[in-house]
Amino acid sequence: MTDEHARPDFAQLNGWDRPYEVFHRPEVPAYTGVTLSFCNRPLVEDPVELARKAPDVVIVGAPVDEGVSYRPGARFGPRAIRQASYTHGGYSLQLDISPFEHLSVVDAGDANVAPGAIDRGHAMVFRKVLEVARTGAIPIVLGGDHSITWPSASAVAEARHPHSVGIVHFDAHADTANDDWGVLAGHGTPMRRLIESGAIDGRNFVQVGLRGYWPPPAVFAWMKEHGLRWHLMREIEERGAEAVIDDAIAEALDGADAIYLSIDIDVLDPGNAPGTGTPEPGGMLTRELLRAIRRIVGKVPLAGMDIVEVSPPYDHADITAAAAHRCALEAISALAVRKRDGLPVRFTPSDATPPEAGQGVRATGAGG
Ligand SMILES: [Mn+2]
Repeated sequence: MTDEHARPDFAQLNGWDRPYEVFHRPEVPAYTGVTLSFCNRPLVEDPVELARKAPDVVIVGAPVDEGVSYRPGARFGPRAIRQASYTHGGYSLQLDISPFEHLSVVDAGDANVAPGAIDRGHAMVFRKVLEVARTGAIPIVLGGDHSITWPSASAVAEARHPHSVGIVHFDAHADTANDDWGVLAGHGTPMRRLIESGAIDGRNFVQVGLRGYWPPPAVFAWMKEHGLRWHLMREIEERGAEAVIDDAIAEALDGADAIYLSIDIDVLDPGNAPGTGTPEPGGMLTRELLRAIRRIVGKVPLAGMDIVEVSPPYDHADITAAAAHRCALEAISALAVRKRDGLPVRFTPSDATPPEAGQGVRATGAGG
């Protein structure tokens, strides 16, 4: 006879009291966890702790989209990219390596941006990426619109100075305009700002995947004048991605000590990446881009990387965010192969000064 006043034991009643194994980070499922980090890597937001840990690669979110010229939404990119994976990258079939067994990778969280303040956003992206790059780690920056490449690549170039940094830039668009409707810091202008400011030499700039109806010939004339090299999508159609990437690798190694890889996800065909701000039909296949990243990172010293223009509100079934996630993970796996094979991955900064606790780099500047 049951006592109707006894406390019920639903665990025992329903079998919820079984001795289940408890999992800890990073082994928990990729979609769980209060703080979402890339591939469930340790979240290390404090710059002093970051410098102490001295990881090989640091993920940084740059959720800025005030620079877009068409469809907004890339501010949601870092969060969407971090979560767009069923796996946290245990083993790469394509490269036959378990990347995180060779490479130390942490997630430093997002730059301290605020909505409606693009100048402040760029300053904060610069400070965050500089904090990372000054530790000797390779920053992999998740955008954000493409305007963040200006502060991000500037930070990498500053940290690596006097060594030179070149850029390999995958994009449907050249992003070398002087201004977007009078705006100097839009997502159509970052590459010109980088060259004009001296952060990157135009001769060390290689672009792949350009197509469509922008920019106009005058901008290409400026690019030619400054020594930029570019490969139209037409060239990939005629010669194949493999041959064009071979040329891009040779050009990237011609003059620069290390390469910053900038991936605008709109280099992919919109069928492969619908979730982006300025889709341009007729682009690369995801598999071509991922192979290109593995090959470039395998052959060229990497100084930094960004993956930008993922706009989750326009995405379908996470197609675009998943492709962007893999852009980062394929680079990480290729870096792991380099490290396993005894090639340098980290950089030894000549004049690295660890930032004070709780302070951004150059926190005395005129930030907002
Ligand atoms: Mn772009």
